[in-house]
Amino acid sequence: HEPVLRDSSSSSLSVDTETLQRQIDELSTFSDTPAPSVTRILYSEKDVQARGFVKNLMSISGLSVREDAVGNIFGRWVGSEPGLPPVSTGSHIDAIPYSGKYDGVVGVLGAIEAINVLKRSGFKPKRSLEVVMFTSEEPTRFGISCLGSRLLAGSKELGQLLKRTVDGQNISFSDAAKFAGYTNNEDFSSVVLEKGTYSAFVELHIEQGPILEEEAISIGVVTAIAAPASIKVDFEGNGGHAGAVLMPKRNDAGLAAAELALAVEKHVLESGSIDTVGTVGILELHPGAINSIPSKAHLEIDARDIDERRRNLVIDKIHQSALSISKARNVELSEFKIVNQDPPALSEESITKATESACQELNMPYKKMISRAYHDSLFMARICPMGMIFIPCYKGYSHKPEEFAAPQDIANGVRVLALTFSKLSVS
Ligand code: HGY
Ligand code: MN
Ligand code: MN
Ligand code: MN
Repeated sequence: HEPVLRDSSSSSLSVDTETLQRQIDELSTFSDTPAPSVTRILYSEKDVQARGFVKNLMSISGLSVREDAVGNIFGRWVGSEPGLPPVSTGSHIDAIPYSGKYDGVVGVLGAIEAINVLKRSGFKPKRSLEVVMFTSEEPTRFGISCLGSRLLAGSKELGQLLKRTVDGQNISFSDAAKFAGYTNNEDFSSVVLEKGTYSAFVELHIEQGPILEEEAISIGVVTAIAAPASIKVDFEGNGGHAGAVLMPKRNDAGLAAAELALAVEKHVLESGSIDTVGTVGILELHPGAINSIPSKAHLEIDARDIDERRRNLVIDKIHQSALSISKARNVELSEFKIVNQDPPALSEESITKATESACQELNMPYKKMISRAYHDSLFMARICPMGMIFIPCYKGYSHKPEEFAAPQDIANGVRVLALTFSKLSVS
């Protein structure tokens, strides 16, 4: 990859850091919870406002903007050879409850700024460059992670599933989408992108881990994305009066769920690898009254590993535990549903190489690493060569209001993305 810009020194790649920071701050105000937290749920009013904000920035950057049936948003800078498969980048702007303002956002606003950087440098793309804002990467509203990129990558079963999916308030996916202005009474096959639609996909994202900051390294070149899975479990018992029902007479659904949560931890710790993680992030008791024995317990389990087989072994053990707890406590296991059990994804060497040479040209220290968080890149890897660029974030914090990335680190990421982009566009 020889330098493709007239002068690829960082001087010609000038990032408008203040404006970008202002945009990140403004986008964070579209939130259902008070600053410094951000909550922005798929197709909510705040999400709709945020979408308008992003589409406006895309048009200001001279991109041609289109949206698909579920609200994936595409901003394209048409290149000199528009018939060639474009190079794409992108990320998400939805935010889980009480999270931060950088997760996903850096890869959308930063990608638009990378386009601006290239325009300011006089670069002319051969392959068109496309910024994608995926409609919803977080599983918050409908329990489906990477909903937009899963559909783009051709998940037919998801298209079917969405037609009968409702959220926690019993609002159907299509009604929620209609509220946000996306009419789709189809099976979403119009959303699917054929393999080869793009020549490459590169996502800029905060590391959501402490390594780059601890080792004072500017850029992470991601080589693989860990394999995520999520499980929904319901236990049911007879419930009853907390004072009147004696202990031997109880089949407490809440205790069954508590025991399963501890079993998740046990099976994960016994996996034999530090790379296996398991979390019970949702645990709801019904009726949720201090003096009523829980008659229902709902828990959701997130299990991941960079090794798919090891992760699947843990899932099997969790299932076994759920069955034995249900028997031992005479509680019904009314649901044990694996919502998703995805394979890991490997980055494409041609992209990691382009990113490494961009870092070298920009004199930026970088480190190859895996991503323990999942991203839309995990699914884009199914339809085109994928790569990811990480920037450091404060103490690795993410999915909480203390999430922070320094403007200089963001600018470094944007510069590397711009230079990587330019190399891939002329290749
Ligand atoms: O959970 C994840 O890995 C992603 O940040 N949503
Ligand atoms: Mn996230
Ligand atoms: Mn993210
Ligand atoms: Mn009473």
